[in-house]
Amino acid sequence: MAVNRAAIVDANFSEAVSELHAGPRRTDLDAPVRENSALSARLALEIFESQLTSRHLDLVSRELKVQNQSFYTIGSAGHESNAAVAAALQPTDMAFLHYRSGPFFVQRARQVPNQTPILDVLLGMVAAADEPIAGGRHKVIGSKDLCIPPQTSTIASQLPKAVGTALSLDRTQRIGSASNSPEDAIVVCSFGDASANHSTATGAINTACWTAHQRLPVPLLFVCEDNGIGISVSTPGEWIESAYSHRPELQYIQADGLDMAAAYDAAVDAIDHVRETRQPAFLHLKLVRLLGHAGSDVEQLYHSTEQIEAAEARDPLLQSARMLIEEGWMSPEEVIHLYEEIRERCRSLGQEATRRPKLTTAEEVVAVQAPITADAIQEECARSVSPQDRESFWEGRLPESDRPRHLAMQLNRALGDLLVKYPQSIIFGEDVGKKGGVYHVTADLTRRSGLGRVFNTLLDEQSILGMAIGAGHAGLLPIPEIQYLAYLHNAEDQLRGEAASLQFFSKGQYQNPMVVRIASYAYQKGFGGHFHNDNSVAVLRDIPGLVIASPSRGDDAVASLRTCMAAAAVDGAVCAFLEPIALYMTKDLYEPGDGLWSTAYETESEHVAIGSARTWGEGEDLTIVSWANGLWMSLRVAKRLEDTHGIRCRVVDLRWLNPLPAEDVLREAQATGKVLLVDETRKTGGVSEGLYALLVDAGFDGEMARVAAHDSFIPLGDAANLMLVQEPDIEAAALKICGKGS
Ligand SMILES: Cc1ncc(C[n+]2csc(CCOP(=O)(O)OP(=O)(O)O)c2C)c(N)n1
Ligand SMILES: [Mg+2]
Repeated sequence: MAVNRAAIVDANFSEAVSELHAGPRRTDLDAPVRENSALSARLALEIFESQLTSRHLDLVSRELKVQNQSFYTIGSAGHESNAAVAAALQPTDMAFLHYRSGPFFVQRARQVPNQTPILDVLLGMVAAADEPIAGGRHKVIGSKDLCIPPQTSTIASQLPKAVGTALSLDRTQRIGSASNSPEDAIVVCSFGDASANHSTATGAINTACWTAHQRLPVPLLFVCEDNGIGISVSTPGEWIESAYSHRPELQYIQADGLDMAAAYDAAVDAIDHVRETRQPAFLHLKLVRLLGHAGSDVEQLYHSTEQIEAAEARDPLLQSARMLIEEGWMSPEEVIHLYEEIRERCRSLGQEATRRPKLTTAEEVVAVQAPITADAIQEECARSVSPQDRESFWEGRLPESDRPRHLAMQLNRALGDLLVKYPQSIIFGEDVGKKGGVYHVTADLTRRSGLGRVFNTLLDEQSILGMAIGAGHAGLLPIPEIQYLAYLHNAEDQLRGEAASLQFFSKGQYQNPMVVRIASYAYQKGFGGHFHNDNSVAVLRDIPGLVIASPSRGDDAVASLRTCMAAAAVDGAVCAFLEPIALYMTKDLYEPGDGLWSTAYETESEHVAIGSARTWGEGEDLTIVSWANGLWMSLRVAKRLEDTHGIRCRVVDLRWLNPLPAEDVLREAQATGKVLLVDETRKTGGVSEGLYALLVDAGFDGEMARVAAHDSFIPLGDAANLMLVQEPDIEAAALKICGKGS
């Protein structure tokens, strides 16, 4: 049986403190806690109490675990000096924190009235439904009042959004949008030494430096809490200083994180630098990890007893106690008394926490996931824009006065109008500025609205999505662009683990609205290969609460883009907007020159409710269900089926891939009793799987068939067509289901 190191660390503290000798008593609490420190004794005593509190929370979580009451035992023991970092910050400085930030949390709670941090942390450990931030959905460190968005378990995934928030703080002021932070606010993020190696971290830090290099404001403090290990893997000696002490534009400050006063002084220096220069700093705190990685971690498996004891001897709590006692601010008895008093407080609140109700129904769990308030969204869509503002944006040439145009052009105009309608909106991505994007969808928007609102980013999709999340935190309405669907995969956790989960893990108290535009799908003629013709959306469709729009035509695209923006503004929705590249410039439908795929620009376009489909035709023989490129092909096939075979179809354009338009699909399926699903994504994990399930679940008892792309990457040149759904495939499947084919 493993030795209970928590009990040993606990006993060591009292024993060691009782052996300390108090210096001459001092009472001037405004004096520095010791010579040459800016930390006052008053603040040091507060920080010490926060440190003790966090330690007891760690101990109580393990006691509760033994009673099967706690579900979380990752603690902060050894990292207690992060309380000193909190003390050096303002409580309005948004904090994206490492999971060992219990002391920071408790300390910050002192700076804000009416807080109950001990109970809140314990409620999180026991997964109580009335835990204030996540409501029992996860043990997170977070609080709306304390400006600490909840953090998920994925290490380093908070860094891109911390960078994004920092970049957005000053941008908000620059574009004249209302800010939700004080003018001199900064952002702080913390992470472990092993996490510092994650590409998410290195990418985010690089983005901060790249931005600062251009003398743009990046008021961000990185705090690396270096305990020398990640679970069981040691960080090579001096690695963090080697990697980060000489980065361009990054002020590096190191401190002994076991020494509260040293940590505080270094934090003050770093924070002053960030606040005054609006440039980033890297605070490197060297500390230890006590009590193993988590309660379940048996440290004896990879560390000798001597190593474990050596770390325990460096307990920062002891060092704080020693300083306060030797400097004459407390006696050993007072420290032990305080330690025991806090233990009792934590224990009794722990018992109270276990009596609180848990989440008991599935409805309760998902209630906060991603609300779609259809009426409010419709109303927001209908809210009109000042005609003068539009006149001036479009320089007198209003888009509606132009002839019908293709999808790319109408999207450009819709984006322009959204920039006018939402002064807090920003558009960014690789090449979206002067070039106007690879497909010119954002052409001329930088010139019309200014560099503050439509701008190029560096080439890093994680940073782009992190920027979007951060912009949302700062009160902006971001419209990031991912250049190709295949490249979303480089960054999908920022959507999946971060953006889409924020409302869930904060009971909707935090939102990161966004509309991510992605140039998508295959069928580009003469260009591409797999990565420019990626046709898989499985990775998006399984993200709970993510709204996915995927229009095919200019008119639907304009209307659904407006709906997405309204949903983002009203409900904080996270929306993916998948634009079919191959249809960007398509003007015709049935034959060259017919102009039937060009659409007029409507200023008051009909609102497209999220999850509502559009049906083309009223044929009674067959229902074809499709979207995007599949819609364009299906409409052409439907015409041939009627002209050549007398088969009359109705063709349903899904327009939304999440939520799927279940009611519309079922109604149209029942109208003919025969359904052909035309799915340009893959057979496995493709949209038609969801559609089949939807129809079967609803009890549809007609005939069903589908055509879908092969389970393959897309090859170059004409061979691509071998993998992708083609019109003859659709026609053959339609004839077969109608009893006319082979
Ligand atoms: C992306 C990711 N990979 C793996 C893990 C599993 N994991 C959790 S903590 C951890 C080690 C982190 O070490 P460090 O950053 O030094 O922080 P410390 O626990 O030492 O404070 C690992 C590998 C994770 N949470 N996220
Ligand atoms: Mg570590």
